Amino acid sequence: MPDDLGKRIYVKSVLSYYLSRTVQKNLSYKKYRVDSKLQYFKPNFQKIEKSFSDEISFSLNQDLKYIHPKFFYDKKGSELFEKICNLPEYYPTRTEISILKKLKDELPRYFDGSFRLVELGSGSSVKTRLILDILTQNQEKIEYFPIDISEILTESSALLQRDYKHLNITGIVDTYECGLEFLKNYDDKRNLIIFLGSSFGNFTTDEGKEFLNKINSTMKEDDLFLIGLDLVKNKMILENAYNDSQGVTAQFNLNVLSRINDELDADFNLKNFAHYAIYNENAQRIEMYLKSLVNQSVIISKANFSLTLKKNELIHTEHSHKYTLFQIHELMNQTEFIIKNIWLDQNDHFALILVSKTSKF
Ligand code: AVJ
Repeated sequence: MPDDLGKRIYVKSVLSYYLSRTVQKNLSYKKYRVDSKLQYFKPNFQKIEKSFSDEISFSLNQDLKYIHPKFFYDKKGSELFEKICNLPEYYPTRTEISILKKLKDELPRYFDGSFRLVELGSGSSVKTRLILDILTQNQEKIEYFPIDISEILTESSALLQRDYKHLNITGIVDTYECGLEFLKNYDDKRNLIIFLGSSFGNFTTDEGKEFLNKINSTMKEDDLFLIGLDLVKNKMILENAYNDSQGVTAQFNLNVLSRINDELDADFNLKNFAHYAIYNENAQRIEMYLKSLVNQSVIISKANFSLTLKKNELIHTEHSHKYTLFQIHELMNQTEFIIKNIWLDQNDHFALILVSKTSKF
């Protein structure tokens, strides 16, 4: 599973907000014990979410049509994303890994005592393992808490536990925000929260700030937060990363239409659409679209919805924001984080930022 926002479900209804706020947190989650080293928590109340069908018919019924990027990640989409991460043009994954490899000696300087690893997304195991390796230098027992809305935990956990003998895994099956809120009331252990892969780039500026404020409010004074962000760079490098020569990103983008065909009984003809990705220099983001190549109409049966598209009309599918170091400082200031350190690769293409709530540590 990629460490992205794709599988997150936005819980926006008033009722679920009310529930997550007022029901005593640790009572509202049910514990499932798989074995002595693997357990997970799941909310035991029904969260009220908009269905895939409701969200799609809403977002395709706007003047500027869009499909939320979280819908990219069905089984096929997740496989395609893994492939993207290994493409020669797609620098973020390998660059972030190269930085993580350099942190072996430096990151432990910020740990006095033991830390539990909390990952937002149940991550690419390569990156998770690099952090686990760092933690095992200083502590024998390690706790790993992945927070992810999807439940596929057992398989990846078995692989991790085969290699890390003293690893206890506790999954939290929920949105990042609710999972962190649960953790806040769980115990007093110190947490190293990680949010890698520049998944943060999918947020708009306002959403991003709101998210960081939320993380800040659920952190304890001596918790640490490590976030990976993609940096502003040469336009060609950026556009090539999202327009790879093998066309995998195009497949990934178009796959969301196949998903709608399969799950909502729609008749999108993929040949009538093209992948389109450009870097918007003013907004500092890659913008990804599906472009309609003809005048066409599409029926989405299960959503009871008929869609008309003009030739060259765009369906927006993703924003991937890029940041300058100055903006990163600003963003952290505004959300009351203190930057402990920023690590870059040799080309200044990607940044890993370690922050805390106060200057105590
Ligand atoms: C998973 C959001 C970080 O924005 O680079 C890759 C997704 N989309 N290629 C990114 C993506 C097209 C990726 N994130």
